[in-house]
Amino acid sequence: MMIVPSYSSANFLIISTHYKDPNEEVSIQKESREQRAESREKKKKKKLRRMGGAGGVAVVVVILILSEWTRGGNAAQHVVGGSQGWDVSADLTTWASSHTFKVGDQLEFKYTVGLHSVVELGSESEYKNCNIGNAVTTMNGGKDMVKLSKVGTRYFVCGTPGHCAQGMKLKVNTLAASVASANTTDSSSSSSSSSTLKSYYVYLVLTMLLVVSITINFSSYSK
Ligand SMILES: [Cu+2]
Repeated sequence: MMIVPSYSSANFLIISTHYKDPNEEVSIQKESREQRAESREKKKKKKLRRMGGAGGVAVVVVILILSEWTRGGNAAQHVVGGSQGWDVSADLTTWASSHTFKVGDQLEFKYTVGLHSVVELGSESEYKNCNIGNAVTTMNGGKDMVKLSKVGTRYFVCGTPGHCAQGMKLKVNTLAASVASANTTDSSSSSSSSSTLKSYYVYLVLTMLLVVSITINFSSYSK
């Protein structure tokens, strides 16, 4: 699209009005129409430039969200007991030994409400003896979430009489997040295996956004 530079058309208008030739009337009208078209074009440019700026802001916001997402992607959610869930039938010792627990991970205790409960104990001896008299916490929601917020060992047993003695107990050893991420033996925690895929998507999205924002900026300046 051809655009007459603003200063020349403004000069033309001044000159035309100075002469006040009736023959020039038509050309003045024509010129002012051109001017109007021009100012519309300017507004459009301004708008596009603003859109380019907004695009830049959007890119920054998305980068922040995605970096948060990938950082969170290292944390896993472990459904205690796997498909069996938090149950007497589950082999919780085997389940625990086949999982790597790290700071930031979550345990999910899934069970039938009323049938079981989750009792956290404060010591190894209480855990060994199924002594729930001095419990740290008791949960009975049927879908209880426990966040492993620091390094160390935590003990969970079922509060239903007899269940702990039957093996319904779980000892979780939480490792530091950096140590655990080097440990790739945890195959069943969903997020650790998909973190590579996640970062691939992040780069894909970022590249797309970059191209879009560059295109918007470029088109706004080239017009
Ligand atoms: Cu139980």
